[in-house]
Amino acid sequence: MSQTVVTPKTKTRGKAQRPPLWKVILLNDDYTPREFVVLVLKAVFRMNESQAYRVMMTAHQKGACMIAVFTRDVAETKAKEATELGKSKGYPLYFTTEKE
Ligand code: TYC
Repeated sequence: MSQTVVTPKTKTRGKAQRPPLWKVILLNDDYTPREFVVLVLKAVFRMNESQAYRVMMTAHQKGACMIAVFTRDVAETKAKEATELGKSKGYPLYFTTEKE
């Protein structure tokens, strides 16, 4: 009796299917008020008060703090939006992105 081996048409794909992630990083500066940084983190990155305060203080003390990872588009949009909020108040607040 002959047998036909049927190979599945679709292969299960793992890691290669997942989009690369980008980090959003908050940079310290000497002029933006601490409360304003907290406000922006809450508004743009949906953080609560204590999360936002901790991230702000880490950037303040270490020079920078990683906020979160997103797909490239979302990371760039959020970084731009947050940077613009500072700019609209005349602050040099800056958020950057970096491939993970
Ligand atoms: N260093 C600022 C100050 O002392 C506060 C600050 C914290 C600004 C974090 C930016 O990413 C920042 N007013």
